[in-house]
Amino acid sequence: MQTTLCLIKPDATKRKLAGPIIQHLEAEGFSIAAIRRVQLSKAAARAFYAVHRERPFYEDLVDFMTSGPIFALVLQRADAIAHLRTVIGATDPKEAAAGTIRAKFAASKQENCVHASDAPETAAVEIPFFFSTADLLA
Ligand code: 3AN
Repeated sequence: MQTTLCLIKPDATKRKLAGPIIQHLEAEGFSIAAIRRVQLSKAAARAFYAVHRERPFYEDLVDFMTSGPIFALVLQRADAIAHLRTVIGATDPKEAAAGTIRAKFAASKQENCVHASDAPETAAVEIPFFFSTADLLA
């Protein structure tokens, strides 16, 4: 078993897509090990996406990610990190494989409904960004 972090982004919560997205994730064999509704501050969004701070879309991304509540989920299954990346599809929904979450629901490269950790080292930083040890032991 492996765990990974998934965020359901403000575009998806605004469009009431949290339910369909969670249903899709559960159908793919993921269990929800922890879940929180979070309103990110600008400082928190900048820190979470610090890896992108030199990219031209960084401030737009921070504005978008703070534009409404998100849901943070710790998801568990065998090969969770790689499998979740497959299930969400490419960053640009126009390039996302048919049947993926972004192909089904996302509007654009920025408003792409979900985030997923892209490697074990990333998950190891991103899970504790949102959840404490006690949340994960529950
Ligand atoms: P992914 O979420 O597929 O791992 P990243 O890590 O390259 O993609 O980008 C992080 C987030 O930044 C994306 N989910 C998206 O919201 C936003 N983003 C990425 N590339 C662009 C772009 N060219 N224009 C606008 N927003 C972007």
